[in-house]
Amino acid sequence: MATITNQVQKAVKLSRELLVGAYRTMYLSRQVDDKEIQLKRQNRAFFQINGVGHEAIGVAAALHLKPGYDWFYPYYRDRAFALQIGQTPLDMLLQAVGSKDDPCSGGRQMPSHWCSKPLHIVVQSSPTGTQILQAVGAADASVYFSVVQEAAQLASGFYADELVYVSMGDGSVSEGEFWESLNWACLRKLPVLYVVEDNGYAISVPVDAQTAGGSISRLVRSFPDLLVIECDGTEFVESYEHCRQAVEYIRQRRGPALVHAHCIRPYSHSLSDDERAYKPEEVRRQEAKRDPVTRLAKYLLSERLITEKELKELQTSVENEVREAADKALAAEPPSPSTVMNFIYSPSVDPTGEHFDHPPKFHGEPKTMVDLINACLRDEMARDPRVVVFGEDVADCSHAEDLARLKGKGGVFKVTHGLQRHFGSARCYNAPIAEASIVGRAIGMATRGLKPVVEIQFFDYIWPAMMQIRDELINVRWRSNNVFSCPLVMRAPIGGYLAGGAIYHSQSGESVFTHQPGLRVVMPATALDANGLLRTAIRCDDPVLFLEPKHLYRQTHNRAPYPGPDYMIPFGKARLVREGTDVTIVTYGSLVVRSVQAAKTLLEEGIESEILDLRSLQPYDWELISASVKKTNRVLVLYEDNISWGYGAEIAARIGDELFDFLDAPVKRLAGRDVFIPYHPILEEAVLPQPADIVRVTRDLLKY
Ligand SMILES: Cc1ncc(C[n+]2csc(CCOP(=O)(O)OP(=O)(O)O)c2C)c(N)n1
Repeated sequence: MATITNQVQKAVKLSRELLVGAYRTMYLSRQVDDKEIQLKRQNRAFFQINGVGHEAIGVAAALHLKPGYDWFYPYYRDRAFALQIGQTPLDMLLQAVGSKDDPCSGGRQMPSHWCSKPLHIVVQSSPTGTQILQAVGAADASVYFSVVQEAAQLASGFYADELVYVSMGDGSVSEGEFWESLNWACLRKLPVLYVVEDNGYAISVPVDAQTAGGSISRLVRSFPDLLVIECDGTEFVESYEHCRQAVEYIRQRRGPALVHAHCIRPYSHSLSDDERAYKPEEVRRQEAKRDPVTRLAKYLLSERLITEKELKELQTSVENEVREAADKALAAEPPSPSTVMNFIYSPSVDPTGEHFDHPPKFHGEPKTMVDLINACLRDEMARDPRVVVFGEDVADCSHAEDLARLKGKGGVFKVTHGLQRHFGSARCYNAPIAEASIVGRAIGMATRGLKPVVEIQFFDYIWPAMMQIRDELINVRWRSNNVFSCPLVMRAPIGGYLAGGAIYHSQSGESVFTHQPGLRVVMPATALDANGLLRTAIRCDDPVLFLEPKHLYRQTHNRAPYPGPDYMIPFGKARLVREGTDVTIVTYGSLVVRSVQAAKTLLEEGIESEILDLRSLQPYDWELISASVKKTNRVLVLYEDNISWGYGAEIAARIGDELFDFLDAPVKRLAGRDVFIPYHPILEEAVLPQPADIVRVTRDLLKY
């Protein structure tokens, strides 16, 4: 590495101003780390993770990038990068002390989780590697804006040669999401600059025990159109030159680039770690010789670009700047406990409000749920150029040139049929089979102002995306204190009663998602509700999981005429399916129609049941549940998912808690049994609630 370095240094002539400026940022970064460590030791900060040893590659990369123009996803070691892009020591120290004035999160996130809207540093998180798919999504947005130009004007703006920077450690590249991201970035030749900052360790695990062959750049060289560059990331001039080449390649739209930069990590992983426990002394000594800050100082002195005196003055001025910033941060106010629930959802757009209550104007013959979901997607894509649809098999035909002679696929359930043909391949396209990347990329696109409406082909396969949903999608707004948001819609066919769907095409599991703050969850039971709720989902400002009971897709009993392009149903409003006085049945999804069937039998016995179809599961209509239970004094909570810890368990618990005085019988639950959905219809029937079960349980409830 040393020989390459000397050659590069000789070949590249950088101005004194640039080199001294770079040194200043690198030294500043080191000083902020040292200050934070001091604050942590004094218990005035609560966590510390450092960027020591990564300063040269960080500043070198940043110097080729444009704040507020390019987009940045820097990981926690990128302190020097963030400083060079424009974050200040005060920003950083306010985050370290957790002040309400921390511009990144108002005291909600640990330090070194960079974020600045004006600079285009998208709010970062802690899971290793999740940012990579989002960065690729932000680059997808670039491509989208270059084709659908009217969307660019409505969204975050767009520059023809912009790029997206994403950095990560040598351990994070073991995450599947890294590989998914590379596949997509290369498939589409996206403008992404990957910088892998390889400090040789992921906490205690050395790179040779982490990555096959010990070198990530060796492994990725076969990705088409990916420029791969390896460099000594502790050597500023070399890093600068290599990043220049990578950035130039990307701005010319030749493909993505990956810079594999060898760094050091002499301060241990974080203040909770002591690397002497696993890193031999001689390795530590070798690393110390490659300290990037010392190396650049030596270079400046040896090339007579700075004198000893000037260097000392520069260092003193940096130390003063950091001291002053620390004083200000320590004097700043902590956050108020009263603010902790702010910004879980959009503060400006309320999808439960009147604005989302828009009556239907019916046209034509009754249509199925599939037809009316498709109609809503068409309307919304026509209305707003920012709406983009992607997922597995959702396009009519990946090879658009063949469309003229083919019918087109448009989704395994045909819900998206014709969208690509009508709106073009930029606005409706197929994604690789990689659910994390479907959601992760959608997040990146949504933070730039697009409105992705993605399809998860079956709810049963949403789980690879769970990290993106649980640790990213739902908390982007909250963790950035409302600086960033990523409203989008995930559509997923859900549930059983298919006869033959079995374990992997019939799952329920909505309670896993209603448990997540920040996410709206809806599940229509009729074609009309599907149309009105999907429109609300697309126009609302929060992430929405839109669950479509696939058993209901093509039924005749739930059809409706097309309700027009403005029909909307607010979230949190249940549908009163049937009025009754003897018992309330609270249900949703495929059990609505089964309740109606049961109600007919019960009526023959003189039992009047009242049926509520919740249709919006989070938020849900407590008002209507409460009014109904107060009237009937008996309640059955009915759901398809496994009975234990299911969605209805929460409803039943709340009724028991808040409406106990109105009850003439214990709250009853009827739901799927705690097992998987089997293949044979006889077995499936034994697992899922049937109309006869509803009749039996309701009778018992009335007898109590
Ligand atoms: C998904 C996930 N798993 C585990 C962790 C805990 N963790 C935090 S940092 C880290 C090591 C990351 O190593 P590397 O990517 O090499 O970056 P470095 O810290 O060395 O710069 C781990 C395992 C995490 N944050 N996220």
